[in-house]
Amino acid sequence: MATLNTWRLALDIKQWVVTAAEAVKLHLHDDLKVNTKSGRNDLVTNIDKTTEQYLVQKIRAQYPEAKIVGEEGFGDQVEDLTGLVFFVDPIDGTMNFVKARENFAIMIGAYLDGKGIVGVILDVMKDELFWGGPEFGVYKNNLPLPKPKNITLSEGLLGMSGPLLVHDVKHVAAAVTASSGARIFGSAGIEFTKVIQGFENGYVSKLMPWDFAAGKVMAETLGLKVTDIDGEPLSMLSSKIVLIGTERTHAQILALQ
Ligand code: 2AM
Ligand code: CA
Ligand code: CA
Ligand code: CA
Repeated sequence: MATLNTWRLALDIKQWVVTAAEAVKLHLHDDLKVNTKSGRNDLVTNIDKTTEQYLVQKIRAQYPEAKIVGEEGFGDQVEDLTGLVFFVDPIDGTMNFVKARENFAIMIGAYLDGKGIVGVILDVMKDELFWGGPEFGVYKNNLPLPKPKNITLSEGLLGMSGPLLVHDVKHVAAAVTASSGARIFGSAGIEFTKVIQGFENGYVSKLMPWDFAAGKVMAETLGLKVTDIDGEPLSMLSSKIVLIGTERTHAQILALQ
């Protein structure tokens, strides 16, 4: 592959995601076709599918050699991370989209030989576009985001997933008790945007690679720690309980395990 222009790549991804969001908004009050996947809380709609199809088609036209990992199955069967790989989550927070029409995001993460180079998360209803990577820093719309302060567990709000808290998986209840409080937004992408802005000191959830690919690039660029719940590096090809946090919060939560 010719040398990759990461600025161009970021610009492309931002444009696709913003255009995709405009289409979603045009259909905001339509009746949705909703289907269940693994269970009654795991939904997919016709909008998830058409959004992924649109994004996949844009990626294939502009980056024909790239591989695509897409949640709804319009990408490729990706077995290894060599070359350019796009992780696409067309609607993150589908339950929020279906029930509340807010707190959902469109996300794309781009990785080169396994290394995160661009992450983009668009909070669709707030028109907040988070984007960045190690080569250019992280931005909210056009404003650069500072590195979040390295606050401790007790000093901040801890993002959670409902099921982990209800079942106290990996002692997350103790982490919540030690924190300033739990927050459950129901969208991994939205939670990542809270942590990278310093509004939450951490986030714990069982996630798939498309749930964390974009957020991980931006979080690491800003000096946050992103690992699995045992402190091990994440695999970009499998599901894990993901722990993201400031360095101090991350270490404190690991110490509870
Ligand atoms: P999704 O909306 O793209 O499926 C809360 O449900 C968060 O966890 C969302 O970001 C959701 O992404 C993600 N998630 C990951 N696996 C899930 C599952 N099996 N069921 C519901 N949500 C899941
Ligand atoms: Ca889903
Ligand atoms: Ca998701
Ligand atoms: Ca999704």
